[in-house]
Amino acid sequence: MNKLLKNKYIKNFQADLEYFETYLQQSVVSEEPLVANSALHLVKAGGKWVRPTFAILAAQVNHYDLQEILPLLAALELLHTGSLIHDDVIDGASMRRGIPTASAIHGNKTAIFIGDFLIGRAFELVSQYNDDRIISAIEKTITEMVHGEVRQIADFYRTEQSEEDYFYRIERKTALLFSASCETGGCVSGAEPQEIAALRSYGYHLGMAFQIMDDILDMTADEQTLGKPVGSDLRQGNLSLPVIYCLQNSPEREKLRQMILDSRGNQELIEPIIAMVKDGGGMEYAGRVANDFVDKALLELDNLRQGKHRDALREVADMMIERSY
Ligand code: GRG
Repeated sequence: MNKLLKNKYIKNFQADLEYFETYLQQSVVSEEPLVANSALHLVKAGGKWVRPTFAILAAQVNHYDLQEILPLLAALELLHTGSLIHDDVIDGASMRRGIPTASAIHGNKTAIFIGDFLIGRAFELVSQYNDDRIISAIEKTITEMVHGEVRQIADFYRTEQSEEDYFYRIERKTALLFSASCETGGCVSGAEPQEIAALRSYGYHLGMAFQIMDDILDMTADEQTLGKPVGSDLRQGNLSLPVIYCLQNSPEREKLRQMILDSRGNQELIEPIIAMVKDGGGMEYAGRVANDFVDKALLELDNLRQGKHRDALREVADMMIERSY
Protein backbone atom coordinates (compact mmCIF):
# COMPACT_ATOMS: atom_id res chain seq x y z
CA MET A 1 0.00 0.00 0.00
CA ASN A 2 1.17 3.50 -0.72
CA LYS A 3 2.10 4.83 2.71
CA LEU A 4 0.72 8.28 1.94
CA LEU A 5 -2.71 6.64 2.14
CA LYS A 6 -2.33 6.55 5.93
CA ASN A 7 -3.36 10.18 5.83
CA LYS A 8 -7.11 10.62 6.39
CA TYR A 9 -7.51 13.18 3.58
CA ILE A 10 -5.44 11.28 1.06
CA LYS A 11 -7.38 8.11 1.93
CA ASN A 12 -10.42 9.74 0.34
CA PHE A 13 -8.63 9.44 -2.98
CA GLN A 14 -7.64 5.81 -2.63
CA ALA A 15 -9.92 4.70 -5.46
CA ASP A 16 -8.63 7.54 -7.64
CA LEU A 17 -5.03 6.56 -6.92
CA GLU A 18 -5.79 2.94 -7.79
CA TYR A 19 -7.26 4.11 -11.08
CA PHE A 20 -4.20 6.29 -11.56
CA GLU A 21 -1.93 3.28 -11.14
CA THR A 22 -3.57 1.55 -14.11
CA TYR A 23 -3.45 4.75 -16.16
CA LEU A 24 0.23 5.21 -15.31
CA GLN A 25 1.06 1.68 -16.39
CA GLN A 26 -0.82 2.16 -19.65
CA SER A 27 1.00 5.39 -20.35
CA VAL A 28 4.37 3.63 -20.60
CA VAL A 29 3.19 1.21 -23.27
CA SER A 30 5.69 1.21 -26.13
CA GLU A 31 6.08 -0.68 -29.39
CA GLU A 32 9.66 -1.46 -28.31
CA PRO A 33 9.42 -4.37 -25.83
CA LEU A 34 12.65 -3.51 -23.98
CA VAL A 35 11.47 0.05 -23.39
CA ALA A 36 7.95 -1.03 -22.41
CA ASN A 37 9.11 -3.77 -20.02
CA SER A 38 11.79 -1.80 -18.27
CA ALA A 39 9.65 1.34 -17.91
CA LEU A 40 6.85 -0.79 -16.48
CA HIS A 41 9.29 -2.55 -14.13
CA LEU A 42 10.21 0.74 -12.49
CA VAL A 43 6.70 2.18 -12.47
CA LYS A 44 5.45 -1.03 -10.83
CA ALA A 45 8.19 -0.91 -8.18
CA GLY A 46 6.02 1.83 -6.76
CA GLY A 47 7.20 5.24 -5.73
CA LYS A 48 5.15 7.10 -3.14
CA TRP A 49 3.50 9.26 -5.84
CA VAL A 50 4.10 12.33 -3.76
CA ARG A 51 3.96 14.68 -6.76
CA PRO A 52 0.70 13.36 -8.27
CA THR A 53 -0.82 13.32 -4.79
CA PHE A 54 0.03 17.00 -4.35
CA ALA A 55 -1.51 17.76 -7.73
CA ILE A 56 -4.72 15.99 -6.66
CA LEU A 57 -4.85 17.94 -3.40
CA ALA A 58 -4.12 21.23 -5.15
CA ALA A 59 -6.93 20.54 -7.61
CA GLN A 60 -9.41 20.36 -4.72
CA VAL A 61 -9.20 24.15 -4.52
CA ASN A 62 -11.67 24.48 -7.38
CA HIS A 63 -13.12 21.84 -9.69
CA TYR A 64 -11.63 18.34 -9.33
CA ASP A 65 -12.26 15.83 -12.09
CA LEU A 66 -10.22 12.60 -12.07
CA GLN A 67 -10.48 11.97 -15.82
CA GLU A 68 -9.36 15.48 -16.56
CA ILE A 69 -6.37 15.44 -14.25
CA LEU A 70 -5.06 11.92 -15.01
CA PRO A 71 -2.70 12.97 -17.84
CA LEU A 72 -1.13 15.57 -15.55
CA LEU A 73 -0.70 13.08 -12.69
CA ALA A 74 0.99 10.57 -14.98
CA ALA A 75 3.19 13.26 -16.54
CA LEU A 76 4.44 14.40 -13.13
CA GLU A 77 5.25 10.86 -12.03
CA LEU A 78 6.92 9.94 -15.32
CA LEU A 79 9.02 13.08 -15.30
CA HIS A 80 10.13 12.31 -11.77
CA THR A 81 10.84 8.66 -12.59
CA GLY A 82 12.72 9.60 -15.77
CA SER A 83 14.91 12.00 -13.82
CA LEU A 84 15.64 9.29 -11.23
CA ILE A 85 16.75 6.88 -13.97
CA HIS A 86 19.14 9.50 -15.33
CA ASP A 87 20.34 10.28 -11.83
CA ASP A 88 21.06 6.60 -11.15
CA VAL A 89 23.17 6.42 -14.29
CA ILE A 90 25.15 9.49 -13.23
CA ASP A 91 25.62 8.18 -9.68
CA GLY A 92 26.36 4.61 -10.76
CA ALA A 93 23.58 3.57 -8.33
CA SER A 94 22.58 -0.09 -8.28
CA MET A 95 19.43 0.07 -6.12
CA ARG A 96 16.34 2.30 -6.23
CA ARG A 97 12.92 1.79 -4.62
CA GLY A 98 14.38 -1.42 -3.19
CA ILE A 99 14.99 -2.98 -6.61
CA PRO A 100 17.93 -2.90 -9.05
CA THR A 101 18.11 0.32 -11.07
CA ALA A 102 17.41 0.40 -14.82
CA SER A 103 21.14 0.99 -15.38
CA ALA A 104 22.07 -2.03 -13.24
CA ILE A 105 19.74 -4.24 -15.29
CA HIS A 106 20.11 -2.85 -18.81
CA GLY A 107 23.36 -0.87 -18.71
CA ASN A 108 23.78 2.89 -18.86
CA LYS A 109 23.05 3.39 -22.55
CA THR A 110 19.64 1.71 -22.50
CA ALA A 111 18.80 3.28 -19.13
CA ILE A 112 19.39 6.78 -20.50
CA PHE A 113 16.97 6.06 -23.34
CA ILE A 114 14.35 4.67 -20.96
CA GLY A 115 14.62 7.90 -18.97
CA ASP A 116 14.30 9.90 -22.20
CA PHE A 117 11.26 7.87 -23.17
CA LEU A 118 9.51 8.65 -19.87
CA ILE A 119 10.27 12.35 -20.15
CA GLY A 120 9.02 12.35 -23.76
CA ARG A 121 5.81 10.63 -22.66
CA ALA A 122 5.40 13.21 -19.91
CA PHE A 123 5.46 16.00 -22.50
CA GLU A 124 3.04 14.12 -24.73
CA LEU A 125 0.64 13.89 -21.78
CA VAL A 126 0.81 17.53 -20.70
CA SER A 127 0.50 18.83 -24.25
CA GLN A 128 -3.05 17.41 -24.27
CA TYR A 129 -4.11 20.32 -22.07
CA ASN A 130 -3.23 22.97 -24.63
CA ASP A 131 -2.46 25.22 -21.68
CA ASP A 132 0.71 27.30 -21.96
CA ARG A 133 0.87 27.71 -18.17
CA ILE A 134 1.18 23.95 -17.70
CA ILE A 135 3.70 23.42 -20.52
CA SER A 136 5.78 26.36 -19.32
CA ALA A 137 5.81 25.19 -15.67
CA ILE A 138 7.00 21.74 -16.71
CA GLU A 139 9.53 23.03 -19.22
CA LYS A 140 11.09 25.49 -16.75
CA THR A 141 11.25 22.78 -14.10
CA ILE A 142 13.20 20.43 -16.37
CA THR A 143 15.64 23.17 -17.37
CA GLU A 144 16.29 24.05 -13.74
CA MET A 145 16.61 20.40 -12.70
CA VAL A 146 19.43 20.10 -15.18
CA HIS A 147 21.09 23.26 -13.81
CA GLY A 148 20.79 21.89 -10.29
CA GLU A 149 22.33 18.54 -11.17
CA VAL A 150 25.23 20.13 -13.04
CA ARG A 151 25.90 22.37 -10.04
CA GLN A 152 25.73 19.35 -7.74
CA ILE A 153 28.58 17.72 -9.64
CA ALA A 154 30.62 20.94 -9.48
CA ASP A 155 30.01 21.14 -5.71
CA PHE A 156 31.08 17.57 -4.86
CA TYR A 157 33.61 17.61 -1.99
CA ARG A 158 33.59 21.44 -1.95
CA THR A 159 33.91 21.75 1.82
CA GLU A 160 33.86 25.57 1.81
CA GLN A 161 30.40 25.76 0.21
CA SER A 162 27.61 27.80 1.81
CA GLU A 163 24.03 27.00 2.77
CA GLU A 164 22.98 29.11 -0.21
CA ASP A 165 24.86 26.75 -2.51
CA TYR A 166 22.92 23.87 -0.98
CA PHE A 167 19.58 25.70 -1.28
CA TYR A 168 20.31 26.48 -4.94
CA ARG A 169 20.72 22.77 -5.61
CA ILE A 170 17.74 21.42 -3.70
CA GLU A 171 15.44 24.07 -5.11
CA ARG A 172 16.23 22.71 -8.57
CA LYS A 173 16.56 19.06 -7.64
CA THR A 174 13.23 18.80 -5.84
CA ALA A 175 11.37 21.96 -4.86
CA LEU A 176 10.53 23.16 -8.35
CA LEU A 177 8.83 19.89 -9.33
CA PHE A 178 6.79 19.97 -6.11
CA SER A 179 5.95 23.57 -6.90
CA ALA A 180 4.97 22.72 -10.49
CA SER A 181 2.83 19.80 -9.26
CA CYS A 182 0.77 22.06 -7.01
CA GLU A 183 0.65 24.87 -9.55
CA THR A 184 -0.46 22.70 -12.48
CA GLY A 185 -2.97 20.85 -10.29
CA GLY A 186 -4.48 24.28 -9.58
CA CYS A 187 -4.43 25.17 -13.30
CA VAL A 188 -6.30 22.00 -14.31
CA SER A 189 -8.91 22.66 -11.63
CA GLY A 190 -9.54 26.19 -12.95
CA ALA A 191 -8.33 27.94 -9.79
CA GLU A 192 -7.92 31.74 -9.73
CA PRO A 193 -4.48 33.23 -10.59
CA GLN A 194 -3.75 34.27 -6.98
CA GLU A 195 -4.64 30.76 -5.81
CA ILE A 196 -2.35 29.23 -8.40
CA ALA A 197 0.45 31.51 -7.18
CA ALA A 198 -0.22 30.44 -3.58
CA LEU A 199 -0.17 26.76 -4.59
CA ARG A 200 3.09 27.27 -6.47
CA SER A 201 4.72 28.84 -3.41
CA TYR A 202 3.22 26.24 -1.04
CA GLY A 203 4.65 23.44 -3.19
CA TYR A 204 8.01 25.14 -3.45
CA HIS A 205 8.46 25.50 0.32
CA LEU A 206 7.27 21.95 0.97
CA GLY A 207 9.66 20.66 -1.68
CA MET A 208 12.54 22.39 0.12
CA ALA A 209 11.45 20.80 3.42
CA PHE A 210 11.02 17.40 1.76
CA GLN A 211 14.53 17.42 0.30
CA ILE A 212 16.13 18.53 3.57
CA MET A 213 14.35 15.66 5.34
CA ASP A 214 15.43 13.32 2.55
CA ASP A 215 19.02 14.40 3.10
CA ILE A 216 18.75 13.87 6.87
CA LEU A 217 17.23 10.43 6.33
CA ASP A 218 20.07 9.53 3.96
CA MET A 219 22.29 9.52 7.05
CA THR A 220 19.89 8.43 9.79
CA ALA A 221 17.54 5.80 8.29
CA ASP A 222 18.43 2.18 7.53
CA GLU A 223 19.15 0.67 4.15
CA GLN A 224 15.85 -1.20 4.01
CA THR A 225 13.81 1.96 4.60
CA LEU A 226 15.87 3.95 2.11
CA GLY A 227 15.89 1.29 -0.60
CA LYS A 228 19.55 2.24 -1.16
CA PRO A 229 22.76 2.32 0.92
CA VAL A 230 22.99 4.64 3.94
CA GLY A 231 25.15 7.74 3.36
CA SER A 232 24.75 7.65 -0.43
CA ASP A 233 25.17 11.43 -0.66
CA LEU A 234 28.43 11.50 1.26
CA ARG A 235 29.73 8.50 -0.65
CA GLN A 236 29.68 10.58 -3.80
CA GLY A 237 30.86 13.80 -2.15
CA ASN A 238 27.44 15.45 -2.11
CA LEU A 239 27.45 17.61 1.03
CA SER A 240 23.99 18.21 2.48
CA LEU A 241 22.75 20.75 5.01
CA PRO A 242 23.67 18.82 8.22
CA VAL A 243 27.22 18.40 6.94
CA ILE A 244 27.56 22.02 5.77
CA TYR A 245 26.30 23.20 9.16
CA CYS A 246 28.96 21.16 10.99
CA LEU A 247 31.68 22.25 8.56
CA GLN A 248 30.89 25.82 9.58
CA ASN A 249 29.99 25.46 13.25
CA SER A 250 31.41 22.34 14.83
CA PRO A 251 34.48 22.74 17.09
CA GLU A 252 35.82 19.74 15.15
CA ARG A 253 35.24 21.35 11.77
CA GLU A 254 38.87 21.12 10.59
CA LYS A 255 39.00 17.40 11.39
CA LEU A 256 35.63 16.89 9.69
CA ARG A 257 36.80 18.75 6.58
CA GLN A 258 39.87 16.56 6.32
CA MET A 259 37.86 13.36 6.82
CA ILE A 260 35.44 14.38 4.06
CA LEU A 261 38.30 15.05 1.67
CA ASP A 262 39.93 11.73 2.62
CA SER A 263 36.65 9.82 2.20
CA ARG A 264 37.05 10.26 -1.55
CA GLY A 265 39.50 7.36 -1.48
CA ASN A 266 38.36 5.69 1.72
CA GLN A 267 34.67 4.85 2.07
CA GLU A 268 35.26 3.47 5.57
CA LEU A 269 35.29 7.07 6.74
CA ILE A 270 31.62 7.55 5.84
CA GLU A 271 30.26 6.09 9.08
CA PRO A 272 32.57 8.11 11.35
CA ILE A 273 31.71 11.26 9.37
CA ILE A 274 27.99 10.61 9.89
CA ALA A 275 28.63 10.09 13.62
CA MET A 276 30.48 13.44 13.80
CA VAL A 277 27.66 15.24 12.00
CA LYS A 278 25.15 13.72 14.43
CA ASP A 279 27.28 14.74 17.44
CA GLY A 280 27.76 18.21 16.00
CA GLY A 281 24.00 18.86 15.97
CA GLY A 282 23.77 18.84 12.16
CA MET A 283 20.59 16.78 12.03
CA GLU A 284 18.75 18.95 14.59
CA TYR A 285 19.78 22.12 12.79
CA ALA A 286 18.65 20.84 9.39
CA GLY A 287 15.37 19.64 10.96
CA ARG A 288 14.72 23.18 12.25
CA VAL A 289 15.38 24.64 8.80
CA ALA A 290 12.97 22.12 7.25
CA ASN A 291 10.36 23.17 9.85
CA ASP A 292 10.80 26.81 8.86
CA PHE A 293 10.11 25.92 5.23
CA VAL A 294 6.93 24.09 6.24
CA ASP A 295 5.82 27.16 8.22
CA LYS A 296 6.31 29.31 5.13
CA ALA A 297 4.28 26.83 3.05
CA LEU A 298 1.45 26.96 5.60
CA LEU A 299 1.25 30.75 5.40
CA GLU A 300 0.29 30.42 1.73
CA LEU A 301 -2.88 28.53 2.64
CA ASP A 302 -4.44 31.80 3.82
CA ASN A 303 -4.46 32.85 0.16
CA LEU A 304 -6.75 29.98 -0.82
CA ARG A 305 -10.51 30.06 -0.57
CA GLN A 306 -12.03 28.43 2.53
CA GLY A 307 -12.77 24.73 2.49
CA LYS A 308 -11.66 21.26 3.52
CA HIS A 309 -8.81 21.32 0.98
CA ARG A 310 -7.01 23.80 3.27
CA ASP A 311 -7.07 21.31 6.15
CA ALA A 312 -5.80 18.60 3.82
CA LEU A 313 -2.94 20.75 2.54
CA ARG A 314 -2.10 21.74 6.13
CA GLU A 315 -1.97 18.16 7.34
CA VAL A 316 0.05 16.95 4.37
CA ALA A 317 2.57 19.75 4.98
CA ASP A 318 3.20 18.37 8.47
CA MET A 319 3.80 14.93 6.97
CA MET A 320 6.79 16.32 5.10
CA ILE A 321 8.55 16.79 8.42
CA GLU A 322 7.42 13.61 10.09
CA ARG A 323 8.19 11.52 6.99
CA SER A 324 6.16 8.86 8.72
CA TYR A 325 5.16 7.35 5.37
C1 GRG B 1 15.76 15.50 -17.73
C2 GRG B 1 13.88 15.66 -16.03
C3 GRG B 1 15.33 15.64 -16.32
C4 GRG B 1 16.21 15.77 -15.35
C5 GRG B 1 17.66 15.75 -15.54
C6 GRG B 1 19.03 13.86 -13.41
C7 GRG B 1 18.28 15.12 -13.22
C8 GRG B 1 18.36 16.18 -14.26
C9 GRG B 1 17.54 15.37 -12.13
C10 GRG B 1 17.39 14.42 -11.00
C11 GRG B 1 17.22 15.16 -9.71
C12 GRG B 1 16.96 14.22 -8.57
C13 GRG B 1 17.91 13.13 -8.32
C14 GRG B 1 15.88 14.36 -7.84
C15 GRG B 1 15.51 13.39 -6.78
C16 GRG B 1 14.78 14.07 -5.69
C17 GRG B 1 14.11 13.12 -4.74
C18 GRG B 1 13.66 13.73 -3.47
C19 GRG B 1 13.91 11.85 -5.01
C20 GRG B 1 13.15 10.93 -4.14
O1 GRG B 1 11.79 11.23 -4.31
P1 GRG B 1 10.69 10.33 -3.66
O2 GRG B 1 11.00 10.10 -2.22
O3 GRG B 1 10.90 8.96 -4.47
O4 GRG B 1 9.36 10.92 -3.96
P2 GRG B 1 9.85 7.85 -4.84
O5 GRG B 1 10.68 6.61 -5.08
O6 GRG B 1 8.86 7.69 -3.72
O7 GRG B 1 9.19 8.30 -6.10
